[in-house]
Amino acid sequence: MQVEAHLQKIIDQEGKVHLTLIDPASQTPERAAEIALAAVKGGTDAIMIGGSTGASGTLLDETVIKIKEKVDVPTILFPGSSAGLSRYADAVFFMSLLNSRDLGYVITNQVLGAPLVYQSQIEPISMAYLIVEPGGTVGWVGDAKLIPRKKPELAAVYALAGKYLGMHYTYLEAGSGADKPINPEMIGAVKQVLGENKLIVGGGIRDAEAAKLCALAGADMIVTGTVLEEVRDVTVKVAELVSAIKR
Ligand code: 1GP
Repeated sequence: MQVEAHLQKIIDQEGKVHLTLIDPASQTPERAAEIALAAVKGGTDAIMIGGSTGASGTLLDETVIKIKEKVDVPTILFPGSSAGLSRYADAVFFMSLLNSRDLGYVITNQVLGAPLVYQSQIEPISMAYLIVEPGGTVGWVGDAKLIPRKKPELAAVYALAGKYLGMHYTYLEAGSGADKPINPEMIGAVKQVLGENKLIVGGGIRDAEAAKLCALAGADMIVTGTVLEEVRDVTVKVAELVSAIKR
């Protein structure tokens, strides 16, 4: 429970958590480690590593290793399938895409990946993963029955089911590079049913204002990925996001 307990402690002390998502397929392992270091300097709390396509094998392992050489915040896998596991990471979001039509993303990949998690030191953090419109690449790859943006009650009942199934975290995902983040109404409706269970929100969060809206609506953790691949100064951008969400 080291990483999960660590994140809980940050929430207790600072109110919110900022997570930086790095897709190993988007740059070299060396560059990934530079981005991670810059993000840590800006105040990010942990590095998520994963992606829907190509984030596996040697490239994934090397990316995790290089990042771990540079930073001492937790590294958390965000796997698109059982191929997205690496024994070098600290933890894994052990997630089920609850609104997928494909059983593979609901349970089969988890079954295939469980032995590696069991044999290694990776800490599993159980998570309900819910994809909301527009959903982007992950929505297509995961064959998600996308939750309509204007139906917060649908997201809430999925989250409730995940909580009753014993999942500690819920992740509301708009899709990487989404034109806008999950709206505050949906975040609020989901957080209300989750209570103390943790809510992660990601997809399309690009600036302090958007991050703050998500945090105020009830997100415990904010994820940013795409914008950090685009900006020149990752440290400045992360600092902007972090100061908008923390107390
Ligand atoms: C994607 O929610 C994450 O899985 C992050 O989204 O790339 O839009 O920041 P962005």
